[in-house]
Order: sequence, then structure tokens, then C-alpha cells
Amino acid sequence: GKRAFIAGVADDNGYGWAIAKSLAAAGAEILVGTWVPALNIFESSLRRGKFDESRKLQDGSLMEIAKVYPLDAVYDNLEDVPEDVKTNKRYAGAKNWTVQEVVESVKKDFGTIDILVHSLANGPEVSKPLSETSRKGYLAAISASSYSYISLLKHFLPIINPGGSSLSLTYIASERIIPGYGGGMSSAKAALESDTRVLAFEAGRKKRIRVNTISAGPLGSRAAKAIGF
Ligand code: ZID
Repeated sequence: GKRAFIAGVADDNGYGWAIAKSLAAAGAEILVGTWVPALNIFESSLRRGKFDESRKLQDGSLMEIAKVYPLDAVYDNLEDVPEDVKTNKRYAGAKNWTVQEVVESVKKDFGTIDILVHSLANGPEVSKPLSETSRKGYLAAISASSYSYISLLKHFLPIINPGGSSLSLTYIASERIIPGYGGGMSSAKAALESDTRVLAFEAGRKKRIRVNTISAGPLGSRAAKAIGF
């Protein structure tokens, strides 16, 4: 069977959860990466059976998540983490959640993966038009929504089995004007799409690994509701 790591699952409403279910139904072993501030509530909801109804697969069995890894994909390693985040109450309780540390843990626990899914994005100024977006907000959107994918692929590449596959989620606002998708999120998706082409070339040459991005349709996820979509 194949093993998949899905980054960006913190409830049962988003694309990450739905993709995990499809992969589980196809027989894959499921590992997820959950944003650190959302970790406790996600794990306790899982444990208390709150997701049991939506864990149901077509054949009546429940999706199993082999392991939940805390992850903050805007930090590549511990040296990147500022002091105020390190000591933040929501972060101090978890450990090994930078991209490099998560990949080291997955390697230690499971050895390799076959499928990497990036289902995460964040744009703190998404509700501001691009022309009113701050430098800080713009760079934060790119860091969380675009570079996070480069970083995950870069660190996972050595432990993705040849012939494996990698996927992210994009949005048509990269190409067309969609008012309301501001804060540099349209730019972040344009970068993600361009990077997908370049990374497909590089990872294909290096390890026969496919790199794709899917332009998603509307889904009432937590992220979509937060921006009023
Ligand atoms: P989600 O909230 O389920 O997933 C986002 C996850 O990212 C959450 O679990 C967060 O905790 C996590 N996260 C945020 N920051 C970090 C971080 N630094 N480190 C680790 N995790 C983090 O929402 P989702 O399922 O909507 O989002 C998944 C992907 O789908 C994202 O790349 C979206 O941009 C993409 N996507 C979603 C939609 C949608 O409708 N839900 C659309 C396009 C792309 C879209 O907005 N018409 C109108 C709107 C849309 C499409 C068509």
C-alpha cells in the first residue's frame, strides 16, 4: 500500500480531510500535518469521536489516521522560530513542528512516503485589496501559501519513493480578478502555480516524482468562511 502525508488538516470540513478520505478509501495509510494552534482541538475531537460520522468510507469502515504531526509550515527549522512563538502558550506544548523536524519524525516513524499533499494557505490581510496590502501581509501570504510548499517538497523529497506524487490546491484568482481574494493571496496562488511547473521539472528529473496543483472549486471550509467566500 501507499503512504500519504497530508499537510493542512485541522477539522473535517476542508480539502485536506476530503483528500485524506479518498486516499484512505483507495487503501493508502494516512499521516496528517496539523497547524500547531489547532492541534489540541483536532486531536481531542478525533479522540472523542466527533469526526466518526465523517470518517466513514464507502465500504462502511472508518478512516484511520496513523499519526497526527503538529506542523507550522512557515518555519523550516528551529533557528527560524522567533522567541515569542517559541514561548507562546499554543506552541510551547507541542514539539518538533518545524518542517525539517516533521520530516525527520516521519522518517523515524515510517521511513518513506509515496504521496505528499499540501492543503494549506494563510493570508493575514486577505480581506484587504492588493493595493492596500502591507509588505508584511504580502510576504506572510507568500510564506504560508507558496513557500510552505517548496519547503515541504524540499524536505520530503529524500524520503518520497521514486514514482511518488505531490499535490497542492490553488485558486483561479491567480489568473483572473476575484475581488475579495486580496492580501497577496492572488499573488501567492500565481507563485504556487509557476512553482508547480518548475518543481515538476526538477523533482521529475531527480526522482521521477510528479508535482501537480489542482484549481479548487468552492468548498465551505473554515478558511473559505473566514474570508466570507
Ligand atoms: P482549511 O481551513 O480546511 O485548510 C487550510 C489549513 O491550513 C487549515 O487546517 C489551517 O490550520 C492550515 N494552516 C494555515 N496556516 C498554516 C501553517 N502555517 N502551517 C500549517 N498549517 C497551516 O481550508 P481549505 O480546505 O479551503 O484549504 C485548503 C487548500 O485549498 C488551500 O490551499 C486553499 O487555498 C485551497 N482552496 C480552497 C478553496 C475553497 O473554496 N475552500 C478555494 C480554492 C482553493 C476557494 O477559495 N470559488 C470560490 C472560492 C474558492 C474556489 C472557488
